[in-house]
Amino acid sequence: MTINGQVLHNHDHHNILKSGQLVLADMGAETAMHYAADITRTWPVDGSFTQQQKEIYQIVLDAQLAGIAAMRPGLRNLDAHLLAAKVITNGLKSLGLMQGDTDEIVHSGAHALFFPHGLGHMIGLDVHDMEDLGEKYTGYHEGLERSTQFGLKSLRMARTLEPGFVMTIEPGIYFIPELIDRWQQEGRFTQYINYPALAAYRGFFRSAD
Ligand SMILES: [Mn+2]
Repeated sequence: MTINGQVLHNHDHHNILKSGQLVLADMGAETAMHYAADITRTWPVDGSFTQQQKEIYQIVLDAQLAGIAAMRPGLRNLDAHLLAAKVITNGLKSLGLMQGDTDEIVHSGAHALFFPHGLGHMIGLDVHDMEDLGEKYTGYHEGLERSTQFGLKSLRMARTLEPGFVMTIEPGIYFIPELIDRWQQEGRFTQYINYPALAAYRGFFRSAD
């Protein structure tokens, strides 16, 4: 659990929860049969969200529900990921944090400043099923190579869904100060990202996933 959810897979810091913060739990379980799963949830320490927290949480929830609704055999998980990325982009546009054509933004990878990881992965006999064999073999195949684009390269599984697969759908929105500063200094995607507006969100982190 962490109060710095923008840091992925944080460990034990014994922080005291303070009013106004969000707390994130990325947790899992394993059965005696070794089947494992994980889930991440974010709560407001105060028991209710501020308006700003609520707005971001809702966008992540919308992306998650869109991903769940899209799941069906025959769908490439890559396309589920891109769908969630578009929902997140549209939400951030509605808050004035991004601007431009949604398809162009997602194609460019600019949204990955806020959603820097993949939509999800298979679960099974490992929390990232078959991870040790290599995602190259389990999540990708010939003709569907892993992207090198920031964000998309972290998608653990892009391949087509088949009956019997069990997937996680875990989008997120992050405002990572170090990454925002670096991209801003490098002038990355200034046509799509409203950097000045991000000042009010710095350190604010991922929501429902
Ligand atoms: Mn996961």
